[in-house]
Amino acid sequence: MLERTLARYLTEEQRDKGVITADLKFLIEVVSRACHAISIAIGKGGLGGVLGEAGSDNVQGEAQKKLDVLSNEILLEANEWGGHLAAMASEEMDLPHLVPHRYPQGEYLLLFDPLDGSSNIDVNVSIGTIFSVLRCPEGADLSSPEASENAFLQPGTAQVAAGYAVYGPTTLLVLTVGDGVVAFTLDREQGHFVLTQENVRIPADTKEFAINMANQRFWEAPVRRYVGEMQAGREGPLAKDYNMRWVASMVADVHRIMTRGGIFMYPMDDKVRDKGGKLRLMYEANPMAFLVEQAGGAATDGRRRILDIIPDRLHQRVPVILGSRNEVDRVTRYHAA
Ligand code: AHM
Ligand code: MG
Repeated sequence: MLERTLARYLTEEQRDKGVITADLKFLIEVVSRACHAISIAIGKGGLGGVLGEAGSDNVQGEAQKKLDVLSNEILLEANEWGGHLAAMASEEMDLPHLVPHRYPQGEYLLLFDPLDGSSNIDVNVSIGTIFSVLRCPEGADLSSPEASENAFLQPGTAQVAAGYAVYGPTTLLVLTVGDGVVAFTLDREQGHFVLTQENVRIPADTKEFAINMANQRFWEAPVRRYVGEMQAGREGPLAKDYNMRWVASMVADVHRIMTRGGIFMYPMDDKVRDKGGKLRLMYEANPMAFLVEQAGGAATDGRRRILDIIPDRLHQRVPVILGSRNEVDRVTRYHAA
């Protein structure tokens, strides 16, 4: 049987179903090629000189790794010439990157966390790339990078596509164009992504949670209550034993949930309160929330649906609770109590 490659899946979504435009199809193919290139660089590891610190800080004041910088460059270069984009924004860049005038301008905006899970790069644990696609509003001011920021400030419900690549034992691309979630595996010999899971679904119930337990004393009461109840296990109010997993790469933790269910939390805590949370709304929370909802799960900040949040700045941070619907609903109810 003929393999269903990413190119073929996208062609079907465009030509047969009319879900995406030709430009969006091209955009996603370009992003997938960039992820392939990042995967090759990661695969070389110490042999390619890609490990370690870059010696610079990003806009969030975090030390950049060489791979943060390299992945960002790969995504920018791959995407700027094709004519499908108006601008790009990245977790690693202070301001948006406008498409240079020598290239045609397109109707989409691309946002990404080029290398998620930076703390895991040097220890050979799964890391990833997260991306989100928005339409550029008509008449948007793209006269300067500063002015263009407004065009990006759209709620997650406005996303037309989102996905992540996870660079683990295999490289996967997990994608939604608003028509469910599909997963592709990189065929390293052939050099393309092949559909390996159609209709990814997150079970409504789970016995597995992911949270950085070292922050327990900084959490708010509703999360303390919920995690306490899970830890109480079969004898507690939830009447079942839970297991805990924390990779500390959001991509890997969310991918586990996509595969077998679970709940992921990076809630508000006293350490990150002045920043609004730990994870970034536009590069991490929104694309993951879109994917999770498309797979039948739920995503909130404890109080609101993530996708309904109207951003007021590009690098905004939010608390994130996502995964199996019944568990997310429970902890969200605790916040309201
Ligand atoms: P990054 O984008 O700089 O890698 O930061 C985000 C990461 C997430 O992938 C992960 O969920 C979280 O930070 C891990 O945080 P902690 O170090 O508290 O475990
Ligand atoms: Mg990240």
